[in-house]
Amino acid sequence: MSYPSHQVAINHTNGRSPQAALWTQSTSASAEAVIEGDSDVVIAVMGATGSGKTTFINQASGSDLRIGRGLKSCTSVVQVAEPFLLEGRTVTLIDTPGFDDTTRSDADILRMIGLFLAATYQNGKKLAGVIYIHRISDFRMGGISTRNFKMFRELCGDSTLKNVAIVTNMWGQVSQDVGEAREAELASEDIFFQPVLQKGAIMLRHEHTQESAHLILRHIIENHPLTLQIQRELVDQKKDISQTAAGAELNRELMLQIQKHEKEMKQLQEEMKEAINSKDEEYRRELEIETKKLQAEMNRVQSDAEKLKSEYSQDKVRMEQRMSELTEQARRDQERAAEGHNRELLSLRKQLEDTSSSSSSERARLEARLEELQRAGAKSSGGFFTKLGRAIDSIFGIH
Ligand SMILES: Nc1nc2c(ncn2[C@@H]2O[C@H](COP(=O)(O)OP(=O)(O)OP(=O)(O)O)[C@@H](O)[C@H]2O)c(=O)[nH]1
Ligand SMILES: [Mg+2]
Repeated sequence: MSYPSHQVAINHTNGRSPQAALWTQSTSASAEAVIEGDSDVVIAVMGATGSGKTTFINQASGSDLRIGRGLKSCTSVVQVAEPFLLEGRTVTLIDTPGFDDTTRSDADILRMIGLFLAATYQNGKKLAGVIYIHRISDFRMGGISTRNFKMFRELCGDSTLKNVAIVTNMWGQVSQDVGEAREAELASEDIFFQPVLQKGAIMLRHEHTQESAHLILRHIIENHPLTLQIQRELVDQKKDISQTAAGAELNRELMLQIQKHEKEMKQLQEEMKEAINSKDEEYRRELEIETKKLQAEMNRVQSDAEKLKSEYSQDKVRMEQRMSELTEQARRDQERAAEGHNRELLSLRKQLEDTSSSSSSERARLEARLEELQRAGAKSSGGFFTKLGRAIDSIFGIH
């Protein structure tokens, strides 16, 4: 396979085409599966908070999803971009929140992503690929990036890596030499991306333009659609989110944090005893403040661990209810719209007959409106992802 000169593809699969990749397919997706048109392609975009996921999606799709300006996380829900055409296919990009979000707990993020991916799979819609965005401008792959990538791997599983593209961005923030050296390191070190590249993932550069985003997507849209590990676990194996590999990874981390906090609390208590014995009132007050802070943090982690355990099954029921309400509402809206639509069509046709002898500009205006209405009527109502997005929003308290 040859790549355009400004877009390097790194793939450790000895020249095997990523397009030729065959995904492990599950056989037991919902019986009511909605069979997708061949031309529909769904791609999820993941990565750490602030890595540029939404920017990439907006550039590729011409959407206007909100992007981050400051240090705070921006996208804290799963959101769906406007579908767009590429190479004759309708491409839908899914924007996901990163872990270590400043406004939401990791347990909430995982519940949200799990719920979204499970519902997608249950409705017969498989992902043609997953893009993982990494900033080449990061001078090291710190704790947050490593954690995000770990969670990403557990969400995908190994057998789906052939449909994964690691996309580096923010090349304008570093000199070419530095960027290339970092890229080579990321691709060859086994603590970074080397293991996934070896299992079939590819590494591509995003040059911050629509053209570059489309070049990346062209590598993915021909893929045989995949079933992610978490989709198999939640839907086929009917696991709870805490029993999935990603849930277990998150739980392990939360347990490590709890252990660390307990150690710190013990130490604070020892110091407190000493401060009381030596009647050091100022130090005692400082320690008291520290203890309160640590206790609040411990409560937060504890509640995160609880949330992960208990709420997924309830989320799922609420989500299914919300989806059927939205489907019913969409049906009613569509009926109402169709009535109005037909009325306007009839009236336009009548006006056209009546204006047969009037000015040609008036005729052209009426014909243009008629065509517009016919086109709108022919458009498929689609809307599965819009409904799914709304259902997730209402469960996670966005509206
Ligand atoms: N120079 C440069 N800046 C970028 C690029 N991609 C994103 N940015 C900037 O990086 C910041 C974060 O981008 P977002 O698209 O909001 O990142 P995100 O991954 O969606 O962030 P969250 O929603 O918070 O997880 C914004 O200020 C963008 O303008 C890029 O390729 N080059
Ligand atoms: Mg975002």
